Amino acid sequence: MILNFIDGQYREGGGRIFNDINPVDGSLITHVSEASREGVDDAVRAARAALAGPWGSLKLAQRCDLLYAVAAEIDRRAEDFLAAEVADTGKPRSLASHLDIPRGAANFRVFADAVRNVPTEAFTSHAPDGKPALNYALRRPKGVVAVICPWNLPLLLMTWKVGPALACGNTVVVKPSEETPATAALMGEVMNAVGVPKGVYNVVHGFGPGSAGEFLTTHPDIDAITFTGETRTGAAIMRASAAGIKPVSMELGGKNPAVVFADSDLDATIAGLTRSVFENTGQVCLGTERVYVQRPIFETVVAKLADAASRLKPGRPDDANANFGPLISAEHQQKVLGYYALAREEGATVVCGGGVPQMPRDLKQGAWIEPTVWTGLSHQSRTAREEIFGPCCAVIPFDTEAEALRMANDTRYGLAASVYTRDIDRAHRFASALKVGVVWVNTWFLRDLRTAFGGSGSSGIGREGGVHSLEFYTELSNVCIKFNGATE
Ligand code: NAD
Ligand code: 6OD
Repeated sequence: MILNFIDGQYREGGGRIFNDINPVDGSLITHVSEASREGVDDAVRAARAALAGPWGSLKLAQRCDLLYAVAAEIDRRAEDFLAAEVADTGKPRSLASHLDIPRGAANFRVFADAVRNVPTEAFTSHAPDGKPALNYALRRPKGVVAVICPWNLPLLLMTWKVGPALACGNTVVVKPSEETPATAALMGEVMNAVGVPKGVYNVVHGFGPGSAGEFLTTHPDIDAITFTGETRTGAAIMRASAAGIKPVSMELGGKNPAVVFADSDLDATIAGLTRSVFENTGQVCLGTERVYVQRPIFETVVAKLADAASRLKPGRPDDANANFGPLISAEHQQKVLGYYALAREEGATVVCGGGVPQMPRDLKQGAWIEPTVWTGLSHQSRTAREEIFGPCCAVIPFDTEAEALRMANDTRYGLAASVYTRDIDRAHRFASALKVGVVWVNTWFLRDLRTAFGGSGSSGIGREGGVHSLEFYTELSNVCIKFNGATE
């Protein structure tokens, strides 16, 4: 059974026992112990105590050394993390081994470096009597941070928040998704192995409303909430946080466009689109679900993208011939299939996919889905406007740059966009006019972790990454010291 990790110990959470299901074949991986309100209380209390205890008195360099040790221990136990992540998500081992697990370790190193290198601002000013005063900024940890995570990149997205939160001296209570509790739980062993003091890293398992998610985000002794997940959940958490005036960081959904100009390098474009539409079975917040293609190459791009989709091979994570996993759950499969039906009702031509693939008998209970490409959909259709979070896209033609820009920006979301062109002037012009937090030109997902990450509109509030994470995970105080002895 997967247990909660509270105050350095694995223990039952006092709530129900729920199932952790393998999306590949619907089998039971293990049971999970849900944290009750009291269980969450215990975790928050442990996190509060650790702040005042050994964690709070560590020097910055010692804290950073510990975070480097955490990263090294994740590397050392990469096979265990890989097995846990792949069982929970069903994603190909090759994907998890080159993306999820190494990024889990990198998130501790990058933010240890970032916090070591952040400069302190200082200004001199003058008092009315002409004496000088030195103003300088002090950074303190926010305190106890609630970290609420989704299921699509469980370790990567959890450490993306825990790394900087700990680097800044906070303690955390993590609530992983009920679909993917395993790697957050395993991190408790890592923390203990390298000597992170007890109570610094805590994990409570469970669901959202009426469960650990709600108990944590409404807890009066939480100092800040950092959330990644659906926009609607983000709104619920913001409502919950309003009562306590808690700072929130919100990394939410998207309906990200890719814009392909006729002058683009076609092979590189298809390679980029194939990843951004289908990687992780389309379950990436930054993934592309709207593809606008300039008319002269429209048919070619559609044919090549459909061809690439048809080459994706669903199968077990450790099947060396397979490169395409299932969706996270039967419930999510039903949601995505609902959009596949809606697309047809809205007049889509299904160029490829559109249903559930034929799978061998032992995989029939898995949450499998076909990678799908549509044409013929209006830019105004619900299929082209609502986040599906599946391996599918609507391909829509355009004639002019202005028309492409108008459609790309015509959304309530504002997370990411990709542009494919060989024209560097156009790349700059288009990138600066896109209303999104992350723009890629001729690539996708590539990112220096020191850069700002986040979205606008319904895609979120705030930015994390590099110094932007340090802004969220610290409180700034200005100290003004007057030098009374000085004359000018
Ligand atoms: P979700 O919102 O359903 O759940 C996310 C987490 O919130 C889970 O741990 C869940 O248990 C918890 N939760 C749910 N209701 C809650 C409540 N009322 N109070 C407290 N906690 C609650 O999201 P998901 O289905 O796990 O993930 C997919 C969504 O996440 C997609 O919309 C995707 O775009 C988004 N996402 C965004 C980013 C980003 O960086 N912007 C990254 C990954 C995923
Ligand atoms: O790369 C990252 O750090 C990041 N936050 C990616 C988010 C992916 C969303 O599914």
